[in-house]
Amino acid sequence: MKKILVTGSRGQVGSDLVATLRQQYREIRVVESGRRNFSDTINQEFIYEVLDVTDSKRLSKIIEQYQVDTIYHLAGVLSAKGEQNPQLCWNVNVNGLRNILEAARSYQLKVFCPSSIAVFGANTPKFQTPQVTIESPSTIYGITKVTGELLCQYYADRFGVDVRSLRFPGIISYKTPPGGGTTDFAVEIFYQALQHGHYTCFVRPDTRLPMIYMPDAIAAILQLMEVEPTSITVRSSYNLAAISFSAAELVAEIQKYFPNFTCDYQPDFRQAIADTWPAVIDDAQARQDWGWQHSYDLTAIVTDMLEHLSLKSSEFGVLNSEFVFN
Ligand code: VAH
Repeated sequence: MKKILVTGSRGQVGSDLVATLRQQYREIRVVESGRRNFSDTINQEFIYEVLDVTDSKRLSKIIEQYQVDTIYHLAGVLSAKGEQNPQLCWNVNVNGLRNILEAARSYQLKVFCPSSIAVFGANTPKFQTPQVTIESPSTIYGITKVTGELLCQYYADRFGVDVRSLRFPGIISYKTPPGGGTTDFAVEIFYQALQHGHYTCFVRPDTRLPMIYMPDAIAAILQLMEVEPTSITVRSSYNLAAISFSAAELVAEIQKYFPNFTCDYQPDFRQAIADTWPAVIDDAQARQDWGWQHSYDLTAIVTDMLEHLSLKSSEFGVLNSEFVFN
């Protein structure tokens, strides 16, 4: 019976991925893992192991104990948090990934690991950013992602490791709160709209970034992991995007539901990060190689986010009575 290990299983992507894997692959036992323990992981029907991915011995023990044959490696430090602790960001994102790739080499595992459009920098073409182009990121997060892509390519070429990767844009989801990324504004705004009817955005209104809704991101991961190896022509990481929008366009879309919703803009250190990233990504290679196709546009994302967050409002505080989604 195939067993899947998910690192960073309680993070933004990990939480949604584990739920989907459990639905889609009933016969599989999904082994969740993360740096911290959680109250709900004791005596549950699911498996959760405490795992710091920089601990290669602990990683090997879990792989052998559960006879893991596939790893979805989602443990990592995002861009904004990385700038506040570059040493931690390097250690987790690079040494952690190296441990995963070494384990994949030793145990013949199949691996998914996320990269990011953060591999691109100020010198990269901003519109229709190609699959192969100038990278030169200026954040430690982007530097760890470029390094990670080079490691993935090397392990695939040198050792035949079946590692697959996607350069994610900003990911929008409602299951977990924002996790320290520069694109967090596109998630925080929904919580603030429902609670206070107002949001103070940390990037300028004209800041346009590539984004994807979580259901599309999860679909892309599973589609890439299920495609025949012969269809994969990129082992560093595939450009992936769905839509691009500016902060102001997101505000306007929310105001279609809540006309009195207001937003002011107070750019902080994350503006400088966002300014180095592309505005629109060319993901033609992913669409050509394995049929990638996104489903959610901005209207669908805003509708789905407001619907789901309204339903879970008890978890994050009283809703502003005027902003009740129905
Ligand atoms: C971040 N959400 O903001 C991540 C992502 C492209 C952005 O890598 O750090």
